[in-house]
Amino acid sequence: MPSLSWSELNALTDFSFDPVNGPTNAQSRLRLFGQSEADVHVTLYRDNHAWCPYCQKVWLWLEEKRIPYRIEKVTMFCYGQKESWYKRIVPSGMLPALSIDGSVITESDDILIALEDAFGTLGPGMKDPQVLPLRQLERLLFRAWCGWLCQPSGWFRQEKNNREQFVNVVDKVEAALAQTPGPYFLSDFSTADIVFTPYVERMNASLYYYKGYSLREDNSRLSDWFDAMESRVTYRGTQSDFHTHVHDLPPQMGGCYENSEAQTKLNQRRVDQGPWYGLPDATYPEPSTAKAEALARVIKHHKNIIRANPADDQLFDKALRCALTQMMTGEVCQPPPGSDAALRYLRDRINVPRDMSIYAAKHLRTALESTAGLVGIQQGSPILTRNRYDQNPIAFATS
Ligand SMILES: N[C@@H](CCC(=O)N[C@@H](CS)C(=O)NCC(=O)O)C(=O)O
Repeated sequence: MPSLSWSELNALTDFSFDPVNGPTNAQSRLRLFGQSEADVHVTLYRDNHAWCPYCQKVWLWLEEKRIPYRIEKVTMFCYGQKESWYKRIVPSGMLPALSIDGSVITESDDILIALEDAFGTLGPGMKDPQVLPLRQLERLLFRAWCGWLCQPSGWFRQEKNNREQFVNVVDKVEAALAQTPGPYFLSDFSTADIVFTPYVERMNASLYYYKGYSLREDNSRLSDWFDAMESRVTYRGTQSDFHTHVHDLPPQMGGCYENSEAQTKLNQRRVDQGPWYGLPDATYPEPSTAKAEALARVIKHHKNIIRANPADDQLFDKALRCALTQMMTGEVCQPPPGSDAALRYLRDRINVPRDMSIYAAKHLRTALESTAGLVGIQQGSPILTRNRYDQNPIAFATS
């Protein structure tokens, strides 16, 4: 089938969302939850790409409490240059920051405590005796994860010890989750769940990919916890996928080190080249709007997507329309010769949830890969591990 034009493709999607009052979304700049702009006292400064784990903690809290707020997006050092206006507010450039009526707070825990003081807690609060030991447990888990992931594997025994140390702490987390009959850390969803969310999500992705270990599948309480989190529209709006995390973490963490297990190689191939369905990054049912969302998001940014791609613009324009045609119609659309690397370059740079939600990204990655497969085996240029300047948002801000 010939590739559809941009206007023909546009006719195939009616996807839209309300960024101000609708479900949690990474593209929103203002959240009102049905209130008026006069009710906005809070501004959240977070990174453009939704890669910053500490930002996710504050973002999720605001969404759960339905506090009206503005969002200002800032560049992280690993993918571009920090904005000078932000350095005037926060000289270190660190994220997140939050302003309440003009008074600026940094450090995500202090931000949550300030928000609790201003708007009340979300279940038992940050300083509650039930929450304090769970916050400590989260830091213990974080350190054990870094100890395993972020050090060269070295000798077999060292890798084994690091793994055991991490699994020991996971057992403590499983025991903590077993304290209540429900899936959450306390009797209901609370701040404690929010505190665990960012890094447990990143642990699930990174250990699957670099260590062949499936946190979500190998631990029944954590598995129930992930399922419960995914039942929340707030969490789903902030949730990333395996591909995004495994490639956003190395520059942020100063390196992620793979082990030599056969399972690791299999998992890496699956995350990088698909199939992406069935990966334990998301298990909730796919929304019926997923393909329409992927299409709408590409159409919105197609000029910049084409410009940012290393391939010739005309060649890639045609190839991209082929992939989208195939995604929407199910018909095979032959892309131009030599467009395989360009299609895979984009496949590797879809960013969840910055660009679209998980299932939309799975559809788009699948269509790009199967269309590329019609012309060849060339991969796109490798994803950088020391920085992600290929993701500099400036390329998307200037036209
Ligand atoms: N302890 C701080 C840690 C914040 C932090 O490490 N932020 C990182 C991003 S996740 C950052 O701003 N790094 C500077 C940059 O990447 O631009 C907190 O809890 O807020």
